This record gives sequence, C-alpha cells and structure tokens, in this order.
Amino acid sequence: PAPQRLEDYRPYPFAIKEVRLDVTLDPQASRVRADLDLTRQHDGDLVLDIGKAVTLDRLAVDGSDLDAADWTRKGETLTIHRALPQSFTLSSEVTIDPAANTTCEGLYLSGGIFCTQCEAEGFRHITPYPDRPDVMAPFKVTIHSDLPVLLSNGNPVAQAPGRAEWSDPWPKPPYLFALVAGDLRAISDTFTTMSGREVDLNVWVRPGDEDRAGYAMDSLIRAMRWDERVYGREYDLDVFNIVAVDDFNMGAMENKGLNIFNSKLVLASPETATDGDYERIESVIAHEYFHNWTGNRITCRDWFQLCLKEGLTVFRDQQFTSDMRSAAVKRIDDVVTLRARQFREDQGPLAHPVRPDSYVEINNFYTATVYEKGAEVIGMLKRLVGDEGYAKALDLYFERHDGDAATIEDWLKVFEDATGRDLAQFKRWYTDAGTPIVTMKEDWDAEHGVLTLSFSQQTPSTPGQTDKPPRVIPMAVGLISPNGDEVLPTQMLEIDQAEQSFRFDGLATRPMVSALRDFSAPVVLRRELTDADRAFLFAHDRDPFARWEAGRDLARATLLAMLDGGAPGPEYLAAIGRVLADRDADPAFLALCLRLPSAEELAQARSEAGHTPDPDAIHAVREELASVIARTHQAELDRVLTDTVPAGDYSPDAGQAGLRALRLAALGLVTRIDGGARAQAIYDGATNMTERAGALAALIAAGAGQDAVADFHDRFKDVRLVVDMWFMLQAANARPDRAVPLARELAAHPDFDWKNPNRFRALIGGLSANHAGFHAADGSGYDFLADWLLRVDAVNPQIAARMSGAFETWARYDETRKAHAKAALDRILATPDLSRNLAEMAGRIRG
Ligand code: B3K
Ligand code: ZN
Repeated sequence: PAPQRLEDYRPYPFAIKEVRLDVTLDPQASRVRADLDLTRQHDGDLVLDIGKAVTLDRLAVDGSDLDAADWTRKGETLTIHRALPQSFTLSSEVTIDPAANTTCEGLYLSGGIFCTQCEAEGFRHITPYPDRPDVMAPFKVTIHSDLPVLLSNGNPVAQAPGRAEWSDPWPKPPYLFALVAGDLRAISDTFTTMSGREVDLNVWVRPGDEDRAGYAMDSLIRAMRWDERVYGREYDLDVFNIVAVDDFNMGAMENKGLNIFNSKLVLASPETATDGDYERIESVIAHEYFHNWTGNRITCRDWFQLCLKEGLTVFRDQQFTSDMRSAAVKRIDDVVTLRARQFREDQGPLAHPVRPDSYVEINNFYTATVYEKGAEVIGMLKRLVGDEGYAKALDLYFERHDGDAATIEDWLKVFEDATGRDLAQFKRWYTDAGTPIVTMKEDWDAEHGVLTLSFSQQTPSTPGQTDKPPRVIPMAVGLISPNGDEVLPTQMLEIDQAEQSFRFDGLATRPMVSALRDFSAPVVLRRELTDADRAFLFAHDRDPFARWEAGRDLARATLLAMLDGGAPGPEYLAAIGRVLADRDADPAFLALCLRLPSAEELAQARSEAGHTPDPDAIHAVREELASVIARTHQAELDRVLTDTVPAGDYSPDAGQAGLRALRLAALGLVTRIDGGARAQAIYDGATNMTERAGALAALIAAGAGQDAVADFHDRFKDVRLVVDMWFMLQAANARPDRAVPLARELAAHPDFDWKNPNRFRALIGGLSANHAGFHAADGSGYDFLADWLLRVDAVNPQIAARMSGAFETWARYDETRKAHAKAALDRILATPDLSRNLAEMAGRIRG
C-alpha cells in the first residue's frame, strides 16, 4: 500500500457535534448503532473508515435509510454519494464478532471480558467513523449486556440491570474511545482535586486478583497529586477507572476516564512481582494518567505528530519517577534504555525522525525514537530555556491549545512566544533522524592558564536522509581540578555549528573535563581518555550521570580491549573494588556501576568502530571479565551479599529495591565462580520475587538451574504473569548454545499459549534478548523467529511486527549470519497474505 504523507494533510470536511453509540454485546454478534451529528465545514465527500470485518446492516441520513446506490465500500473506506444538508445526523448499524477477533484491536474478548483498543486506528473496527485524531466529539454511550460491570468513557449517567449509560462531555478523538464489560471486581478509593472536587477511583480486576491491585491505586493517587503540584493539572471527570486485562498488545492505553491496562502493569504482590515490575507499574500508571492532559485534552492533529503526546508524556513520567525515587538512578536507567533501543534504531534500517514524515502502518511508529528520543528532545528544550521558561511555555501550551488537535509547530511556537527564543534550528531534532556524533578536543595553554574545548558534530546518513545540517546541542560541562575539587560547576554550552570552540581562562592547573553531564543531549560523545582519566572521573565527578558514565566507559573499554586479545587493566579492577567498598553511595547507584555493559551495547560499539561484532566472542569476554572481577574481589562480594538484606517487611520503595539490586549484581558476579551455590541458597531462602527471579536468572546463566526451574514452575503454575516470567527467564539467560534448542522445547510446552501477547513476548522476546543465543551462527535463532512471526502474524499483526525488530541489526554481523538472516527475512517477505504491519517492518529491515 502507498505510504501516508505528512505533507498530504487535509482537514476533515465535517465537524461532529455529538456521537451517540448504542452497543448490544454478544460474543459472536455484537450490534453497534451510531448516530453522528455532522456539520459541514469544508468541501469534500463524506468518507468514513470501516474495518473489513464489520458487517454494515443499515445507513441512514436524518432517519431515512440509504440504499446501496448511495454509498460505496472499498478496502477500509465507506463513501457516501448522496447530497447532504449543511447539518444532519448520520446513523449506522453494524454487526461485529468480538470472539473471532484475535488482533487485540477494536472490540475483543480477553478471558471473558469485553474490552477495546482503538489507538491508533481501531475505532473503525467497531463502527464506521472518520477514524482520525483531529475529529473530536463528545460521546454518549449505552451498553446492553447481562455482564455485571459495564464501563465506558466519561461519567456514569444511569445503571440498571442489563444496561448502562455513560456520557463523556470532553470532545475526544475516536482513538480514546473505550468500552469494557465483564465480571470484574474493583478496589476503590477517592481523590479530592485541588479545587475540591471528589473523584471516585477504581481499579478493576478479575475476581481473586483484588489483593494485587493496591500498588496501582497507590501509584494513581500519587500521580494525580504530582500533576496538580508540578504542572497545575487537575482531573476533569467524576470517576477514573482502570481495568486490567490479560490480553493486551502493549503496556496500557489512556482512554478518556477509562484506562485499559495489560494486567502485567497493574497486578503486583511481593511474592509475584519484582522491584522492577513495581517501578514500571508506578511509571505506566502515571504515564497513562498524565495523558489526560498531554494527549487527551490536547491531542494530535494527525499521527505524524505522535511525539507531541508521547514524547511529552514520557518526559513527564520520567520527572515523576525521578521525584518518587532517585533522580540520578532514574537518569542512568533511562540513558541505558535509550542507547540500547533508540541509538540502535537510529543507527539501523529503521531510523526515522522523532516526527516521521511518512508511514505505511502507523502502529509501526510507536518506537523508541518517538517515545524516548521524543522525551530527550523536550529535556533539551528545558535545558535551553531554563526551568522557568519551561514552566511558562507549558502553561501557555495548556491555555492556548486545550481542546485542540495540535502539531509540533504549535508546540514549538508556545516556547518561542513564552521565552522569545527562536527555535527554527532546534526543530531539526524533530525532522532529522540519526544520532549526532560529537567529538570533543581539549587544548591546554599552560602559560596563560586557558583551556579551549573544541567540538565538532556530524550526523551519519539515515534511510532517505543524507543531508544533516548541524543541530543545537546543549552540552553540560564542568571542570575538576587534579585534587578532585570542582573548579567550574556545570555550565551549559550551546553548540550550534559544525565546529565550535569555548574558552575557559584563569585556571591554575590543567583541569579534567566532565562532559555531557546528566546526559544533556542524546548524542554520542567522542573524546580521548586514558583508563586513568576514566578512573579519575569515576572517582571524583560530582555529576552522578557523568560519574557512572566514566565507570561504564572504563568497563566498555576493558571489554573492547579484551576482544582484541588484551587483559583487564588494573584501573578497572581497582575501580570496582572502590565500588564494592563504598558504604556511602546509594546502593542502587552502586548496582548500576557493577553491571557490565550488555552484549548488545558491545556489539553496537564494535560496529561503530568499524569491526564485525562476534556474538560468541562478546559473550566470552563478558563471562571472562565477570569471573576475573569475582576472583579479584571475592571477599568484598561476599560481604555485599550479606550486608544488603533489607531490614523489615518487603517494600517496593527505592531504598529497599536499591539494596536488592546491589545484592543481585554481586550475585551475578560470584555465580561465575561458585557453580551457583550462593544463587541456589538465595533462591531457596527467597521471601520475594525480586530475589527469587534474580537468583533463578543467575542459576540459569551458570547452567545450574534445572531444579530451580522446575520448582519455580511448580510454585507459580497458576499465576499467569509469573509463568510468563518463567518462560522469559529461561530464554533470556540460557547459555548461547542451549538458547534456541531450549526455546524450541519451551514453544512445545503446554503452557505456551502463543496467542496471548504476554506469553508470546516472554518466550520470543526472551530469546531475542539472549544476544549470542539469538544470533547463533547456524541461523537457527533467525529461523525460529521467522517461523513464529509468520504464525502469529495471521492472528495478531501488531505483535508480529513489533517482535520482528529483533532482526534490526542483522547487517552488522558476518557473512554467514547475514546470509541466514537475509534468507529468513526473504522467507517472511515471500509469504502470501502478510499483514501490512509485518510487511512494512520486514521490508524496511531487509532494505
Ligand atoms: N498510547 C498508547 C499506545 C498505543 C499503541 C498503539 N499501537 C499507550 C501509551 O503510550 O501511553
Ligand atoms: Zn503514552
């Protein structure tokens, strides 16, 4: 199919004053009647979107039925030819089959619960409609069903057995429509907003899951309070409902007043969820709640503007987590994820701008670039205009655009108007793909005490974009004297030329430069440092990100040198010794310092440096370095293992979670040399899932996990989310030569319900995360993935397309692997009836 293009945007010819939906639920034949009050705004036909599986039973204008000659249905569009008055009511009646719908899009069933997913273009599978975000309307919804709980957007109007009425007064785009019906139980609370309105809060789950919903509720209340305090944003309905379902294509969805969640991001208890799960629940609950203003009250004009709501809402949820937990640790975590996913995307065949200008299937553009780089771009804006400028711009954004379907131009304009700053050059961050490479050189003039920092920037070509003019790059630097004191606190340098220098004078001795503090821009920074320089920064930098980065850089340099046959140098091992002996720093920070760079990060670094990465060699050096660390620091590691048991009952807070993270990081290292004895002991004595899953992962990686794997399944076979974990932990941590054979065995396990997105992601995503396992030289990982993508594509194209991203880096590897990967991709592309989703992904990746 032909791509959609940003430049082709045209406003819809009609406005909708009100939508009335009447839905009679039935698993195989649900009936939907829609009445749309339309008014003509511009010339043009009345064209509606309609899903292929929707049976159209009736169409009428102002109550009089249309006959077959009055409309044409072709592909996914329905065009009405009849002459139409200026204002009229269009009525439609359709039948749909939720039980046959396996796509988790539109109206479908999850474990007997009717639920919906309409973003991006799912509403058309429910009723014929202009399924585009710039058509906003208030909705009134009536649901008929015998199921006990019947929910839709907005406020409840009337509830009677078998029937419920909802009214959403806030005009919304169709992608925010939602409906839920099922046998559900709520845990409930109330929230009094800053202007004193009382809001009923409910988290709806399946009967029996109530005792695992408390943390979600607690997170919601904290998020509501935070958005009032930090952004002045108040909730705007009488009720806020969250529903957890087991079959969901992503994490969650911000439907107006009725958020629908993957149960993985709602349900948690100490025995079944890890600290990481708790943290994700907190941040995703907050993220979806924050969308109420950034996404719902102000939405996107078209899907090219997706980052307008997603980049901003990610930025806001990152700020929230920083406030709830440790800002330093959160920043480092976010950078690790950004580099692993977004830098990888920017450097490969899927690179695209934060605001793409064309797409075939919009669901393929819910990417790390749109979300995470979109958030980084906002972080840079905030750095450039300052905290006050940012606050003024956001106030203006909410005031000026409330109720609008807005664009990135609108967004930048509020910053220009609020701060007086010209953002024409800054806009390139939205329109140009690729990660800039910034090279920094130092020139020290000892005689005059002047340090000159010279920067050059260059962005490699990306698909369809070769011209990359210089961007505005906020570069935070500080200067440290040889005794470790900070001689110049953080300065924000603004780089906006291809080459540019900055002078620092009046310096008594040559300082050490701490650069890209707090990761002030999403760039690759290149500079020449010795291991001793890195160790110095790792010991003395005041900026926690830059300090961690120096340690990371030291670890990366050590591993890269080992790939060339070197041995781990003394600086790195000594630095790790200081980390282990540090009793003052935040344990969560120390845990991050102990973690070795991932295999994927090393493969990226290798190919950036012009080498062909060898997955087996990368695996071997990581193993080797871990054992060297464990042998060198055995006593300290043992002390860490005993000193990091939190006192008191389990709590998912950052303090306890940090201790457990440090303990598990130490365990990962010692397991390399003790055959798994300590991991087995921690597994056996575990009182919470964080320790149990962490110990299990370590045992599997050591090839010593058989008993624990069996025990884990026995204990948790009835807890779906933990069974997912069981699949994932095995596939992700298996030794490379065992990974694909094991994945095949697991795919034949009776619990491998591959039509459930979480279960599929657990196994297939687990294997893709096993770097050397997935990239097996015989191509078995690629074949396994291709087989499963094809199988799942026939039932759930979004999941197939998403998981195909594992092929993204295929062109980095050696000829043998490349030939296998290419054959697997060609086999996918040659398959008849491929979904548009998977066809686009496989085509772009194959190149
Ligand atoms: N807006 C949804 C994502 C929708 C994905 C559609 N394929 C969740 C979120 O980002 O908050
Ligand atoms: Zn979002």
